[in-house]
Amino acid sequence: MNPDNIRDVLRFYFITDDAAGGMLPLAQARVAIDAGATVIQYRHKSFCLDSYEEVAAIRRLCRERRVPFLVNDNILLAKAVDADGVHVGQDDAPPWQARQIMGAEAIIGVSISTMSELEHTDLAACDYIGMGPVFSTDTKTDAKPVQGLTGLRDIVNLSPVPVVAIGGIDSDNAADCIAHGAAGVAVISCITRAADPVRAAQTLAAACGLGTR
Ligand code: TZP
Ligand code: MG
Repeated sequence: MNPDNIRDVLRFYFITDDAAGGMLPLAQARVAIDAGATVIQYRHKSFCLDSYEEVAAIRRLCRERRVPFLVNDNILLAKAVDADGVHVGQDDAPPWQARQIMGAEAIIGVSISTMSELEHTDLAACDYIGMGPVFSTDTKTDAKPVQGLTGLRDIVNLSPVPVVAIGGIDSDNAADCIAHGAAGVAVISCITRAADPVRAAQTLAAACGLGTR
């Protein structure tokens, strides 16, 4: 995908939460899209085929609403539901393999936390970097140490591809991430675990400089 388009796609990046308690991932995705989310990622850390229909339904919703749909970690699941792309972590399959399986048009992202990871990751197959955690988060139990806004800026300055900030981001700090060079913000709990998810999603969209759909 060309760099201008990918920056727009990354602006309000919503990731589904399989452990939110209240709202299920399909409803979460609908709330995020209604508020103006520019991309949806399906993330399920203990995915099994019982959840296949859930992923397929989110995929259909994204297609109807013309919002790109990505799958976290699981390249074969992404391929099975004809996702628009996949996001891989440092411990997942390498980006080149995601590219090989998903094809030239797919959106491929990779997680980067530190300068060392940036130096040691082959970004040739990547459209973007997910950088974090920028702030502290309870959502990812094995998250790397918090990198802060300066860590974010350092990665942005050296990255050959656009960067989406992740980790502890909400409507109070999203604009700071964008001011530090992020193309956008990736969020989970500020929407999925909010007392009022609809309002939280709308407030985040406004903080990202977006209107509601
Ligand atoms: N990768 C780095 S931090 C994080 C992931 C998946 C969790 C982000 O969740 P939240 O709730 O937006 O902090
Ligand atoms: Mg991963």
